[in-house]
Amino acid sequence: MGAAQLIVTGGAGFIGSNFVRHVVTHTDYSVTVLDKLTYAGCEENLADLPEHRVRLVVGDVADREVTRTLVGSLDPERDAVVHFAAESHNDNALADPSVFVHSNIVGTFALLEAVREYGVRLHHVSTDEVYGDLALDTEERFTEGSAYRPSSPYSASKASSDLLVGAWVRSFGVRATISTCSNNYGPRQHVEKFIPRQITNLIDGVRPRVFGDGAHVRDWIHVDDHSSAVLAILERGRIGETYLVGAGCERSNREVAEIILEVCGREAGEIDFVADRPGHDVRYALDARKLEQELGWRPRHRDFTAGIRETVRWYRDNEQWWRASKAATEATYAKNEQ
Ligand code: NAD
Ligand code: TDX
Repeated sequence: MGAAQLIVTGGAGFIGSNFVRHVVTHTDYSVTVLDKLTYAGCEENLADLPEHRVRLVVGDVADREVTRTLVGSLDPERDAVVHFAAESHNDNALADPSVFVHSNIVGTFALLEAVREYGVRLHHVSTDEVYGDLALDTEERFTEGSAYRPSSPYSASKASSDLLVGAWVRSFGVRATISTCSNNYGPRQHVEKFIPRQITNLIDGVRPRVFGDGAHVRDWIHVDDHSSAVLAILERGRIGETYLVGAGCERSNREVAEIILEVCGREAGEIDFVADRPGHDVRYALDARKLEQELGWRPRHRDFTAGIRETVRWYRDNEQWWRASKAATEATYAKNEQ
């Protein structure tokens, strides 16, 4: 009998590929990545991993036949599915929400039907954005009891997928858990996202572009810490439960831009404030004590500036990884800003 198997959907993307790397390093699982290789998926993210541990199947999670065949090949006694695949960028959802409904909602539905048919354990990866946003002038943080109040097309699609998972647990006895994580940063994040966009702008001699007045707050976590949390929940989480994942690192976007500028040896004031994102969520902050107390999870990356320094180094050292998408991304931003 070989090692237990994991299917990791979206495993060629930023967080999914980090999770596959984490699994290869810290466990004996063999991994099948199911990924559509959209503009955000990159085969190169998995290229250095051992072939006998990781294989890539290119396909759409919303394709019932593909999903059913893969899930049907698992042993429900010991194998599992970890579901990262999604359209993940808010600005894209504002420009064209349809693919978010397809991949995030219909895709999760297809997977749920497959794990229901074969009785396979599922972990569903979601976001703190499903709880809406918080005011700047409070200490309030999201908890597992917070109401679902998604405010954007992206977060509404993720909230919808979470609600489907909850219903499949209760109505059909599907063995699933959910994690809602805060904003991730680290290597291999697409240059459309805030931190890599500003780092690669600076490498190109362009000033950071901050939406609105830069007062919006995000709660940052290093992607390695998200991966260790997902593995802990997959292996030791209680079925039917949601766990919030965060590292307690609230920063305004302006502060983050200033840290990136400092790390790059530039002046703090060199920021361009540009048109705000429509409906822009004001603040995210979350309380991860349930995950810490129940499963003993702790974030390892606690020094945010050190994490940014390491991330800047990765983008400097891996220009061939992002160069081709940079021009396309900036062309899209320029079009949306008009
Ligand atoms: P990403 O955009 O970098 O990667 C998404 C991956 O999913 C890509 O490889 C893409 O090709 C694949 N994919 C998209 N649609 C697919 C489909 N229909 N079928 C199969 N594969 C498909 O995203 P990410 O930042 O790595 O996010 C991964 C997951 O984590 C998402 O579910 C996202 O909602 C969630 N999440 C992200 C963050 C964050 O800060 N980035 C925070 C919390 C939760
Ligand atoms: O150029 C920019 N300037 C700017 O000020 C970009 C790209 C973003 N921003 C702001 C918008 C947000 O307040 O920075 C903040 C972070 O933006 P994003 O990186 O687009 O992330 P966000 O919208 O917060 O969503 C992220 O966290 C939750 C991920 O993209 C989601 O996938 C995840 O679910």
